[in-house]
Amino acid sequence: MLNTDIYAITAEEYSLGRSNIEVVQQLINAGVKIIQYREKEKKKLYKYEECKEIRRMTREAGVTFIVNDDVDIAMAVDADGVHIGQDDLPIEEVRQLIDKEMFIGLSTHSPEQAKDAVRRGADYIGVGPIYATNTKKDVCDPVGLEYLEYVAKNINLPFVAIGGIKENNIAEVKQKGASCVSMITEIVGSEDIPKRVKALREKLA
Ligand code: TZP
Ligand code: MG
Repeated sequence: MLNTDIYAITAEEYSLGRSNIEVVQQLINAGVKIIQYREKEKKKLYKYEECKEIRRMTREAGVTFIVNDDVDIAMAVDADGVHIGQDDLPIEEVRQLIDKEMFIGLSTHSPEQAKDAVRRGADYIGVGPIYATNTKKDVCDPVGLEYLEYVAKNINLPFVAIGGIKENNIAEVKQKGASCVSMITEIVGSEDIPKRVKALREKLA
């Protein structure tokens, strides 16, 4: 799991007028291997319809598909995983609800939360926000590279760094121990997504 360099997340409001479906097609064309569907304001039925289509596209392309927040949608469309936050249903309950093969990612913001994620059986953790970001509305203050380094050294779980990561700071994130990096605006907000992904990969290499 997370055995790839770039983990892309959707956000239609930052996608320069393109639909999530168009953006996902671009991500697939760019060779991105993990895509998370994340939409905070849309109605459930609309999210379900989008996820159903994205599941079809990602399956055909051999891309891992993760749904943010909505365990029911993840189940309904047969996603590969679900990503939850500290204020969502407890991970133990989510584990009971989902298929055996489905995995759970949990957002964490401190060493305590990371250790708790290990104890409670998360399959991977999100580590961030590394830098300041305006993309997530209810986000805590940046936890910086220090927390990332802590996780890289002490936590025996796959993890993905997130929050304010851009072409100009991604090398630093990698250098602090992240092999998988998640971005929203830096990717979906790019005019030429394959070109941006290529540039990010060059910085990571
Ligand atoms: N979780 C922590 S920061 C964040 C999420 C979903 C938003 C990241 O967005 P961006 O645009 O890559 O800063
Ligand atoms: Mg959430």
